[in-house]
Amino acid sequence: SSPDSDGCTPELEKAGLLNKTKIAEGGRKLRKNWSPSWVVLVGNSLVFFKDPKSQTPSSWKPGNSRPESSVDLRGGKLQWANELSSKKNVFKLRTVTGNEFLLQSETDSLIREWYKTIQSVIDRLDRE
Ligand code: I3P
Repeated sequence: SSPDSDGCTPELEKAGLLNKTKIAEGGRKLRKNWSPSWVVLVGNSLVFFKDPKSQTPSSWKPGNSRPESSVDLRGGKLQWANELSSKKNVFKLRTVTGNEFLLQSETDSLIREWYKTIQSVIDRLDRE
């Protein structure tokens, strides 16, 4: 049987490296500060970790992998937002609490996969 036979362990949907910046907090605009982030989509949440590659080898241990922040996708809104950046392949995620993030990748196929997967989680939560 599967290790999650009780169905209580959130399903890991996707993980990978994206460029990230937060542009609003509770509806209040923030100054952009792009940085690479290890992004994990698990259950109803998008979880951000510091880019392990930007850290020294000794600072990156499994026990140190505390998330930087985490976003509840329920009620979230996703939209392509190339007009909000000089970078290509940018989309915006807005949470119900009015936090806004831009996520970006140089790789077209990769960013499209992320968009599609996050949108499918939002759609699933909308139907609940
Ligand atoms: C910002 C920085 C960002 C840029 C932003 C600049 O300058 O260059 O990378 O966003 O553009 O203001 P600073 O480092 O001085 O804060 P993009 O890379 O997404 O274009 P913006 O102000 O037009 O959003």
